[in-house]
Amino acid sequence: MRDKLQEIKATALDELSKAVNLDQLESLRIKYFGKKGELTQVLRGMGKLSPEERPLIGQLANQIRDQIEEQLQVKRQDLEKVVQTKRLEEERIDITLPGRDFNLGTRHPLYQILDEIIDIFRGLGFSVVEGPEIELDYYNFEALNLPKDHPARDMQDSFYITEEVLLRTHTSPVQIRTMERKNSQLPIRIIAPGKVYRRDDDATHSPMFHQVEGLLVDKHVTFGDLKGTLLTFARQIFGQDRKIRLRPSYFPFTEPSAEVDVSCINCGGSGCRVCSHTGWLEILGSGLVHPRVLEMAGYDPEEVSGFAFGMGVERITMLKYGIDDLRLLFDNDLRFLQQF
Ligand code: 2NM
Repeated sequence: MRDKLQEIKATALDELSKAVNLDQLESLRIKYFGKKGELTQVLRGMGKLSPEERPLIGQLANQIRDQIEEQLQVKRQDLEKVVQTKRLEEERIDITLPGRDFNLGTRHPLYQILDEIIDIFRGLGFSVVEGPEIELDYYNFEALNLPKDHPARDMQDSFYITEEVLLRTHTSPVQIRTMERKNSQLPIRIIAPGKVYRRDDDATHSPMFHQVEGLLVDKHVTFGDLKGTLLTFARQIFGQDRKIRLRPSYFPFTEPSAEVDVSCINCGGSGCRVCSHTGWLEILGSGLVHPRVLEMAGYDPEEVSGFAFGMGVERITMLKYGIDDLRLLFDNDLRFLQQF
């Protein structure tokens, strides 16, 4: 029995030293310590020994069991370490590295200004309305009294999808759609912000840009209402001491029409490089809605009147922030964007 124990010890330690993975180790544990394990069998056989031999063999058996068990533990730790190392190598994660830094973005300057414009008009009682960027020729041109021979209707100037469908060249179609829908429910007091598309691409023109157009329709709307609204807007966005100036102009959808200038935000009106020594900066176009436009949308121009205006968000943003190249707004260079 003594020899049998020594033999078990020798093979067990040898086999343990050769185990290369945890599965093999578990098999060995069962082989020796399982219910039918070799060591278990021997220990069970102790009953047959004489009372003199029993304590001695018992002591030896316990010793050997402890030694094998200890080796099993040591080996298990080794193999677990191997598994862990291999996993870390495969995952290529160094858990001691500090976490990766990331930058929280900021709102694009264009949309900061767009939000400001929207807030100002909401404060004046205007609601925000949106509409499709892919628009029917009818809403984009026809209903706006744009004559068939107007240059904007040329293939050269607009993005056509079919003869009747194009990318909207302004947000006015949203106003037309609203007038049609809200027929009889006056007043209409809306702004239409959004993307518009024109075949233009240079330092001062982008094929896609942003507009905010406004429309107010009611009984007895006058040019004075238009001027007061735009003065309030100009002062809120450019400063309370600004003045505005209306110059006669022409749009097919308004009559009369006016370009609106604001006193120079750089020099206050005395003349500088920003305003080309005129003291004024052009900020938007406007006018009283043309009777034919009201009529086509379902209103009686003898009963109601309206004013409308439109501005380019890129232009307002460039003026407000002193940006001299439109393309900076679209390059998305972080060195530029992080300044706002
Ligand atoms: C402008 C200038 C003047 C305008 C007109 C309309 C509508 F739908 F009522 F006819 N919407 N927007 C308008 C008027 C737009 O942009 C420079």
